[in-house]
Amino acid sequence: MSHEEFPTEPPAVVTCGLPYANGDLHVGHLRSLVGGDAYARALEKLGQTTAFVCGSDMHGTPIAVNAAQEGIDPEELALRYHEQHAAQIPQFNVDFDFYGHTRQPTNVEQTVAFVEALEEGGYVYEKEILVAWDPEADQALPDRYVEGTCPYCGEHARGDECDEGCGRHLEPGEIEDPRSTITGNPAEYREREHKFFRLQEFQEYLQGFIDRLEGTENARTRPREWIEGELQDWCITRDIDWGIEYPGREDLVLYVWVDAPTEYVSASRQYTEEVGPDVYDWERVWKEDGEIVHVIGQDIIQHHTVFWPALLHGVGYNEPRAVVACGFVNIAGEAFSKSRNRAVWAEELLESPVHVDSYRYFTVTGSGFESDVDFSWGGLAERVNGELVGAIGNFIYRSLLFAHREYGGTPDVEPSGETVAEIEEAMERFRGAVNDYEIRGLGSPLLELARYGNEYIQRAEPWNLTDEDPERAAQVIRDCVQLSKALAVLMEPTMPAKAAELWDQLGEQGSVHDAPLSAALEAPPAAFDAPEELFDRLEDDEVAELETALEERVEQREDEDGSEGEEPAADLEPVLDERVPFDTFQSMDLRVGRITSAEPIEGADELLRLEVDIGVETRQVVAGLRQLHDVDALPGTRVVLVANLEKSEIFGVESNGMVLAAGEQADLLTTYDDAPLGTRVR
Ligand code: B3M
Ligand code: ZN
Repeated sequence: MSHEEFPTEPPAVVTCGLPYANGDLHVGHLRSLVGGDAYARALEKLGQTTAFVCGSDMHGTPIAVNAAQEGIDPEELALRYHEQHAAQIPQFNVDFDFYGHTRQPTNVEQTVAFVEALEEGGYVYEKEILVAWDPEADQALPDRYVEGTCPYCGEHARGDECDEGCGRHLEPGEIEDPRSTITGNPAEYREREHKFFRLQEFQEYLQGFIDRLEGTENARTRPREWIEGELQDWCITRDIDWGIEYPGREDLVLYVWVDAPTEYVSASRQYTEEVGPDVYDWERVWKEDGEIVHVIGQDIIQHHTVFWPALLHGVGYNEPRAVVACGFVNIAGEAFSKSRNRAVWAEELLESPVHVDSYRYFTVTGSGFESDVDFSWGGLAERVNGELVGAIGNFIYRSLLFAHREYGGTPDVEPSGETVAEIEEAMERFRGAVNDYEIRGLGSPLLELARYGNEYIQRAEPWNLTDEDPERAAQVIRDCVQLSKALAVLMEPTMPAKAAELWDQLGEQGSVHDAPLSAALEAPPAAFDAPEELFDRLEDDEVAELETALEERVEQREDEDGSEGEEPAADLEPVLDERVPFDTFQSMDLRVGRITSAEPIEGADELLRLEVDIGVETRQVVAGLRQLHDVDALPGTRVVLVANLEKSEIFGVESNGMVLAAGEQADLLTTYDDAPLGTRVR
């Protein structure tokens, strides 16, 4: 079943993944927040009734763990970050119709209602399972309270997520060799009674759903593996205090992934309570035929394409129309790392000389939404100076200045057919981008249109025509003013504040936010004042200062980590008691190798695909080094490779061997001298 094109008669909701109320916002969050905002604004431009909603994710073990570390109540911590996010997000011109949080009464009520409906539908059962338990702290170790090994790929995993390996969701009890993050002790297992959601019963439904689902390619293809494979029922309760209590069970709270997406519904509902059902009818959207579009990060595709639609279906609600999932943001050529402080924080952007709309333009149009992208101050400055100042701003300024000086505003002629066609084409590309969920395409028509305008004005040289051929001069400037107005309309989703400024400069009344796409072809006012330059250049010294501050901060953190010396002895694993015969060791074929190429594996933020030359042949190996090493510097590095390990497939890539590395930072084992490649290590 294919969906009707936007705009549709039924209203839409656009949601953004809820930021955890657990830490400061950074460019990773902002990529999907700004992308979602631009998309919601673009839908409105097409005349689609749309609510844009989100909220803070207040529950989950990371918040409980961090609050315990700070010695405060999780509620206090979560509310503090919620307020911070709620104040900061609008400063990026991200304009939610409702931004709530998951502990608000509406969400608690909505979540409990969902769970009760699932119970009534027979979709929930109780089962005794073994959960990780810390005997010293005498408590259960759900999710982030436990670390160990992923049973699927063997990588280090945390709680409910294989965050360094295959990215899978992990059910309670699945993690191998569990250790408590509270005491560092090996965890024991205890039998506990939990509630399970019968996800297996939704397999057929989900297979149909994924065929209907629109959105980015990653969100439509990656889930097939999970949906077509063996689905596991889903444990929806946890043994902690922090969360929404399971109805009728004081000893259990709901797993955070039940109440978090429910906030999408609750926020829509609270928006309706504010504006009235005639303006926006949340019930129609969620229970009948509305268009539900989720904008998220690619690490939570499984939650939004498997669990969430099954839950909605189980309670008889409408299903998502599209899931739009964005890639990761790297920092200046290396992986984002909070712990190394290799991050760019929302606050820094707000304090920098970069206008938020320039940043928005950079993040919206930088690359395809699905791709991983790089953030660097230098890269940002290049786009701002080249595209915004040099092309778009320059075209608008010279056009409006000329128009104001010679004609006091818009020359009194009709725009030419060629210009109208050019604008229509840009509008068509914009409409196409909305319908194809191509976030970049919402902003890219701007540069194309401005380039066209700059060439046109350069070619026509109206400044030489005012005496000789005044009619032609008026025509050219009329066209350029129309192009500027079209730019204002098309600019609004990507750069709302700049679009409003331009709207003002054109002498327009009302708000460009409310102007429909078709306004791009309507005549601008006859009179307007002298324009001002729309965008500010970023100067080299400003950029250098920002770059140096980032590098120094990362280095300082690395030095701090370095000065701590070896890992504290308490964290070292005791030497194994069991001795192995020499033959057992000999059965391992270890070889000297050299990395010849290293490249990221799409969708796996920790993993690299390496080619390792071991003399006799070259091996492809998947290794969890992406966050820990400078990927570009890896080729040429000598390593030790386990050559006769069973092959495995990780993230769809065959791994034929293993590179040896020590510790959390994956310190690579290399050779002291230059033994030839392929030499056996004994
Ligand atoms: N709070 C953040 C994340 O996992 C999580 C999103 C919830 S969306 C319903 O990226
Ligand atoms: Zn894994």
